[in-house]
Amino acid sequence: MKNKLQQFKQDILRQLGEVVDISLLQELEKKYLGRKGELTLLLKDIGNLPAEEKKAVGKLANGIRAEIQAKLAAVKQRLGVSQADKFFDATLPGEKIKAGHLHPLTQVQRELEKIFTSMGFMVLDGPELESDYYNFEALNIPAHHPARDLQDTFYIDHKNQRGEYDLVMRTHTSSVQVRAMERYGAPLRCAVLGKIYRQEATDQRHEHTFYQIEGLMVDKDVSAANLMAVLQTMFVRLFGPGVKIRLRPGYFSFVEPGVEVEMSCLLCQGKGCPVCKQTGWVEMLGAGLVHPNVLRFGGIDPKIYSGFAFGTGIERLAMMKYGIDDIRLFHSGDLHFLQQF
Ligand code: FA5
Repeated sequence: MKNKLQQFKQDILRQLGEVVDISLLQELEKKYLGRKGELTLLLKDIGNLPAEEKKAVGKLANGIRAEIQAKLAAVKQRLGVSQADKFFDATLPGEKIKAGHLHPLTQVQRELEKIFTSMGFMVLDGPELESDYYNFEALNIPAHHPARDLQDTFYIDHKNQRGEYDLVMRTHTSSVQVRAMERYGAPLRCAVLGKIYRQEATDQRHEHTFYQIEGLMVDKDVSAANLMAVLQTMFVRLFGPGVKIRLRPGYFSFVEPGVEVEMSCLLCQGKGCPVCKQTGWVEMLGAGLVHPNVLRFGGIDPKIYSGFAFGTGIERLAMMKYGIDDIRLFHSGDLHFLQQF
């Protein structure tokens, strides 16, 4: 048996040494090392040998097989056979690629865009680094007006000719109101979605950086009834027909009259929880009829046109929609949280 193996080895190594093309190499590989190849069959025979011979012959045979395989690899390299030419079983199941999905806030944003475009609103964008003028002045909040304190933010180290800081990270999407009026005039219907910034101590329902949607409609004879109809449509489309909302007076210097809109807390079904401060109601948005001064800043005559505007936090809407009790989860990047949507 040992002689047979040695003879065999020499034959194969010689033949491999003479190979000049790939097809011949593949034939030899199959002939000797294939499933029914000669070396494979010989190795099987070793099992029938008496125990005292089996060990030594087995060792020799394995050594020969390793030698042949090494030679085969060297010849393949010489002939330029790459891994790509190896047999590839296309029927094997592939590796599963994990697919991501849209962030819950993006999902709510897309839904809002659909709701408002279906009501004839165009979707607008605006700069996050905003001038003091569009963020405050043109919204009837002059310098040193106490209303500025309600929305303290991050000022950029840049001063105008009067030596005043004139660039801010916008504190609300209302900053796009006058920009939209200047560009499109009246009549106008637009929804602005985007990120805003505040100097804010964070808690379960407050973030320092969050998203808002602003709605603005300007036309002849626009009244609070139009505002209510649009808000009602938004809430029903987002949360279903059972949703309850209520209005109470609210102060925003760019609307007159101004309101704050609350909805019944869907986290506790109105029973009271930390998110609704045990009241059963959550403040969702500010709104009102556009102040005549703001229309004037936008180049629109308040004697001819009137309008309404509102602004709401998209995180707050998403919290109610998905039953999330801590706003900080949205920007935590925690996959355990995100994978649930
Ligand atoms: C404003 O930002 C006004 N620009 C809204 C407005 C627009 C009024 C048009 C009138 C006309 P306020 O600061 O209340 O208002 O914020 C509006 C909404 O943003 C809140 O009702 C709430 O839903 C959300 N919000 C406010 N502060 C935070 C915060 N720190 N974290 C998360 N959401 C917030």
